[in-house]
Amino acid sequence: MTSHSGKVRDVLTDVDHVGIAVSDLEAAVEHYRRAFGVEPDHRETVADQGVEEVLFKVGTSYIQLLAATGPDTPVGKFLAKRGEGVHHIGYRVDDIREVLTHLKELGIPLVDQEPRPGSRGTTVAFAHPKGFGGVLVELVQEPQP
Ligand code: CMX
Ligand code: CO
Repeated sequence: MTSHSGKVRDVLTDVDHVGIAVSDLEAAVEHYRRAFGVEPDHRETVADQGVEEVLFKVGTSYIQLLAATGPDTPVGKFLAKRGEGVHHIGYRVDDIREVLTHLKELGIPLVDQEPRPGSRGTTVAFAHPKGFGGVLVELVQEPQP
């Protein structure tokens, strides 16, 4: 992905969040509160992703604690298979459609062919972990002001 100047452009503008799968959301929130003195910044159930999430702000990024709304959801299956732990990395981008097109051109396997709504009014899309060495990657575009 190059600009007119021929230089590689900044595609990823920030780490938006680190997603962490937990089996007991309230216990995890309490643990982060006690350990780091952080208070939840946002809480939301994203029904189509099958998750309830709590965000703690860290600088310009977030810690995203994720609990499954049921066993047959991405996080529910992950917890059953692997247990609690880091689930995905969310990278912030300016133009999610442009980045998705770029990844498609490179033949990188995607979960989402098209962007979809995420939490906080964001637009998100996932690339498959098999395309990034076992790391589930989420692209996140901030809500337009
Ligand atoms: N990180 C790394 N690898 C993962 C993974 C994850 N989070 N989730 C599953 N995998 C691996 C499994 O270990 C498995 O590997 P092997 O084939 O080596 O055993 C493989 O992917 C397939 O696992 P599966 O249990 O059969 O799961 P599915 O193929 O049904 O789904 C995935 C995998 C990535 C397509 C699915 O989890 C998905 O669509 N994720 C994107 C959506 C999501 O995670 N939403 C919740 C977060 C919401 C948010 O951040 O807002
Ligand atoms: Co996420």
